[in-house]
Amino acid sequence: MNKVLLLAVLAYLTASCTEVAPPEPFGALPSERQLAWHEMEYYMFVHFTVNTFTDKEWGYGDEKPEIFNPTELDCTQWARIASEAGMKGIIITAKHHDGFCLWPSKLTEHSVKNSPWKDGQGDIIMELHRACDDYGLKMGVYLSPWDRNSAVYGTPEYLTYYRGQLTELLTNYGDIFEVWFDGANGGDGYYGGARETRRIDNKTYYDWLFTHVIVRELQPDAVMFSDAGPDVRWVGNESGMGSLTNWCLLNRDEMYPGGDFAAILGEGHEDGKYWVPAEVDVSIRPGWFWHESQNSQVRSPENLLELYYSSVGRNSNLLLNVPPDRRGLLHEKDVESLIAFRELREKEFELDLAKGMKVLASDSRGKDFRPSNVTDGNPGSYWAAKDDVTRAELIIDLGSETEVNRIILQEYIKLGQRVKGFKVEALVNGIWSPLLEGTTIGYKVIRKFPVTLTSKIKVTITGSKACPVISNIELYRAPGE
Ligand code: FUL
Repeated sequence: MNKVLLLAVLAYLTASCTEVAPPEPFGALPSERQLAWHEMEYYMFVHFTVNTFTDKEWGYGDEKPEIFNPTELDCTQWARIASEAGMKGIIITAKHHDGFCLWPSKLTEHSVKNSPWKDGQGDIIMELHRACDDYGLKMGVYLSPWDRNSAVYGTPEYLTYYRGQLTELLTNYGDIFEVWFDGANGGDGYYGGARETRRIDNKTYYDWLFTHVIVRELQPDAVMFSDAGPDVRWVGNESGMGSLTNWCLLNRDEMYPGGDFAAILGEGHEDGKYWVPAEVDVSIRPGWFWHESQNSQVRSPENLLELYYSSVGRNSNLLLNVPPDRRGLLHEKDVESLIAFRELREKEFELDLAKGMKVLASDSRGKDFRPSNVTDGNPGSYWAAKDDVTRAELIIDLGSETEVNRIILQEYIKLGQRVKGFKVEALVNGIWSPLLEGTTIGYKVIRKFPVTLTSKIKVTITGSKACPVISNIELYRAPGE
C-alpha cells in the first residue's frame, strides 16, 4: 500500500471511530414522570357523582347520599371500554365540587358509605383501581379543591381536611399516575348548612406548594395537573383545542389554579423556565356528567378524530371525558362512538410509508445521530445537526411515487423543546412544492395536507433555539379525499 493511501485509510478509521458527543440539553427538560405521561397520549376522564342522579353539572353540596344508587355499577366495563378504545388510563372524579366522595373517606360522612349502593360497603376508587390493573391501564384522581358540602370550607381547617383526603387516595389504592387539581370555584354552596357564598383567594388560600410536597412523597411518579402545573397544565379551553404553537414550557412561578391565565395556557411560554406540557380535557357529550337528555348529542367518531388531531396532533395529551350513566355503566352510544373512533384512527395511521426509508440531511452530527434515525421506528434514536446549525433539511426518499396526506413529527424531548419553525414540501414533477408550514413540534405534531403523489418529502427546520434533534418522522396515506 502506498503511503498516501495508508494515511487516507488511517484518517478514515480515526474519524469513524471517534465518538461524537450528543447535543447538550437545551432549556427546561421533562422529568421521568413527565416523559412517561407524554407517552400516554390518550386517556379517559370519568365524571361520576350525585350529579348523575340529580341531572346537574355542579351539585350544591346538600345532596343526600341516599340518592347515589347506581343499579349496575361495573368499573370493569369502564376499563374494558377504555382499553378497547386504545386509551392508556382513567382519571376519576373521586370528589367533585359537591363534596360527595366515591370512596368511604374516614374524614366525612358525605360519601358512598352512607349511600344505598352496596349497602354502604362499596368503594369505587378501589373497584376502579382493580379494574385498571386488570386491563393494564394507569389510574388518576381528580379531587376538587372547592367543596360545597364542607362546613369548614374557606377556613384553614379545610386544608387539613383536603390534604387528609388526598392522603387517603394516594396511600390506600396503589399507583396513581396523575392528580388533577381543578381551578373552578363559584362561591356559593351548602357549607354544612350555612348556605352562603364563600370567597377565597385562589392565589393564597390553598397553599399549593405544601400540597405538592404531599403528592411527591406519597406518589413520586404521579404528575400533578392544574392551570399552573406544576407538571401538566390546562390548555385554557374545554372545547378540545390544543394550540398550533405549543411550547411545553411555562413560567409558572406567578401562576396558580383558578387564576386568569387562559390566554397564556394554549401556547405556553417560548422562554418558559419549567417543563409543563398541555393536556386537553374535553367531554364526549355537552356536559361533564351524564344527562339522559344528551344521549343524542354524543360526539361522532369523525368528530372524535378531529379532536385527536387538535390535541394529540398539537403536542398535547387528550383527556376525553366519558361519564357513566345512572346504571353506573358507560352508555351504549358513547361506547359505540369510542370504538368506531379507534377504528377510524387505525385506518388513518395504518401504514407508515416513511418507515425504513432513506433520509438525506443537509447537516449531520455523526454516526450515532444519522438522518435515517428518524425513520427507524425507534423513539430512542434521533438525528441531530451540529451545534451551530439551527436551520436544516431532511429529505425522505419514498423509493417510488407514493400518495401521502399526513405527517407525524417528533422531537427527542429528553434534550428539550427546540424547534421554532418548520415547513414540509413534496417533490412533484421535479419541483419542490409546499405542503404546509408550522411553528413548534415538541413531543408530537400530526398534520394533514391534501393527497400528494410524490417520491420525496422534504422537512425543513426553519428555526430552532439550538441544533434540531428529531427522533421521528412518519408519513401516511389516510383514506378519503
Ligand atoms: C371544571 C369543572 O367546573 C367542571 O365541572 C369539570 O369538572 C371540568 C373538568 O373542570 O373546572
